[in-house]
Amino acid sequence: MRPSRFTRIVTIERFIMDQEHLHPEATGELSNLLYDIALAAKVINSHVRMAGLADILGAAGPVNVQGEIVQKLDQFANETIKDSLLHAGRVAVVASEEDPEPIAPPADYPIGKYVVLFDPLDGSSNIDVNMSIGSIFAIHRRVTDGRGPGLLRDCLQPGSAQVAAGYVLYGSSTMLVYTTGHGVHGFTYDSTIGEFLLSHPDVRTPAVGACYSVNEGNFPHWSPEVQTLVRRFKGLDERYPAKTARYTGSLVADFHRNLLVGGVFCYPPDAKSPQGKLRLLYECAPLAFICEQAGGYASDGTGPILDIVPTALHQRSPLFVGSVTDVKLAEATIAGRAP
Ligand code: AHM
Ligand code: MG
Repeated sequence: MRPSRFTRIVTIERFIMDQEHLHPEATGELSNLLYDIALAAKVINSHVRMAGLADILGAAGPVNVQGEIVQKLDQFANETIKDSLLHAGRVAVVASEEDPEPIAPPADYPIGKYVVLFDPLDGSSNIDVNMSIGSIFAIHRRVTDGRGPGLLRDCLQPGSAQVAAGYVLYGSSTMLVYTTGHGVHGFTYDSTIGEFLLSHPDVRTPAVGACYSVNEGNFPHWSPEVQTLVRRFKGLDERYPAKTARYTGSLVADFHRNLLVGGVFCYPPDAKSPQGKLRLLYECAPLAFICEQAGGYASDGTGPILDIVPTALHQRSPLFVGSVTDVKLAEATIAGRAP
């Protein structure tokens, strides 16, 4: 008999539900929280896709053709995610890269047990030039007692305590990629039916990558060890094969590419930013969790990102993330040795 040409279509809702059934003790709250995030991603996606037209549509004044006030896209994404999370009764507190303090659900709204940390629209310098951008999220369980609003302490947990993490890539297609600690799964958005469909089950990243991604404009500001590392990636040290450079300036896009094809993303410390540029809680830790779940590794150059215990909400960290052999090379080189 000829094989059927029909491929089973798995929506993200269906997939999350199937995963939940693997855990009889699950209450469904985490699944619902993931749906809330997927819904926010759809709303943000629809605005990202209109971004180039926003000025035209909004040219008549501060109100666009839908009667909405025209907002900057990153502010819009931030408000959309908060709106989706803070009124559904699944979170105790959230924190956004765009807001100075953690935010609890408004009075009279139910309090949940989860904590969500997110970068609503990363790579925002790329919005106006029509390049890929993304949203990143990390989910923890609250650690403070009680049923009241969550506190800063709930947000300051090491990456190893994450129960889920993911990102949305607004690229040539829109993808949502997430892990709950049982592998990494990717879903591609089908705008014709308004659903994220399973397209990349159980993503595994190669142990050695062909690409390196770093802003080489910062070369003069790096330590000699980081300069040595990048020379090794370029193949200028004959003991190491040359890699290809790929850097868009959008972390989610660069990370996603390396996750699928193998590679290493680096944002090292430099003389201007001694802790690097990227934020531990909204960018480094969630991508570290995803990468490790796909068989990769993430380091701050001296040890695992997931082991860092944060002391401040907007704390920065150097980041070396991707194929395990390449990140180990980064650690060894920064420590002044060859692996
Ligand atoms: P943002 O959160 O303000 O968008 O900044 C984060 C972005 C990352 O997406 C990207 O990897 C990095 O900044 C690029 O920085 P640089 O321009 O210094 O290379
Ligand atoms: Mg960011």
